[in-house]
Amino acid sequence: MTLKVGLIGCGVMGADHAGLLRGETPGALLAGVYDADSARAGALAREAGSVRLFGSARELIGDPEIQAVVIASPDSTHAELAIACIEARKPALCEKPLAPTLEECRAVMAAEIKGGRRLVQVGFMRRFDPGYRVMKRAGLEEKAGRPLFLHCVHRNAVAPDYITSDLVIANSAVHEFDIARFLLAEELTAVSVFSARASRGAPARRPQFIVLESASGVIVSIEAYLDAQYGYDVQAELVCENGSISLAPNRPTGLRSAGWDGFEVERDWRGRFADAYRIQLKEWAASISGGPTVGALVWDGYAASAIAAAALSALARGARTAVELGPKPPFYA
Ligand code: ISE
Repeated sequence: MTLKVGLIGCGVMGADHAGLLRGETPGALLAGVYDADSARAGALAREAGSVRLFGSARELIGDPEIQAVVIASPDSTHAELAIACIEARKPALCEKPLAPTLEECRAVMAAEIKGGRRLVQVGFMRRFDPGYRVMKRAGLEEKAGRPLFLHCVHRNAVAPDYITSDLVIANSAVHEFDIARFLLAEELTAVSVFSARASRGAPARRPQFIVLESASGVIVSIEAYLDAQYGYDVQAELVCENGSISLAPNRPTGLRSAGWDGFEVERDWRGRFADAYRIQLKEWAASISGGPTVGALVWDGYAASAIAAAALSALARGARTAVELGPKPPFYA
């Protein structure tokens, strides 16, 4: 049976998901689209062929033909739409963050618990990246020993103007908050933030250096720099008692030319994490058709947003700040 997926939001990420659903996601197909910008949605539906164009997100979610939903609309709409999917008892893959406020994240959690089924997966796609997956396995192997440090670098050359110093944390470093919890398989309990001076090309936005402490005493460092003009560059090294494991750069080919010997660097995350996005959709679709559950749960989405909130408070106060998650509901155990 082919899973009929409806897509809400046809912007940068929505278009990317649409492309994957049209041929690269076995067992699933793009059946309908909605975007607040009807011209944009119309263009995507026309390009995709036999894809229905819906007049509202609610109409798409409620349509009997649509079996599952990808939410790729603006962050401020995520919670409301995720709850609508839960109420319609339809599985949803919701782009990160789960919601910009903790209140909204808690509302999604409450709705899911009330409904009694885990229906929402949060689109933290790095969990599906082959490199991070190997890191997770290797870090857990006896021979590597217990993790001590996780060093992360997140550089991005294509940050739009609306990305403020705060959004460097809440929109970008939030990926590291999630992947650190995934790799270490434990909670992060405290956060400190240090701002570097702004690069002269983007004077309104400061690069952030974030230090997190895990429940068992692992230290996580994150350099989040969104104006690295040379390209999109994500690095990670997990230092364990008996050795370290690093993410290999995702570069299929080398280039020698004009006195240089080097590698091409991806322009943005869609190229760097292309495999992760593809595998994410494939495994999400398979999980709906009876496969094992995969990816970040609503609890993980809430935890990442809670770490971001604590980091923003640490930044504002200039002080180390505790991450207060509260008890994990048994529903997410
Ligand atoms: C986006 O989701 C990413 O994956 C990028 O790594 C990040 O830099 C960007 O700010 C996010 O919107």
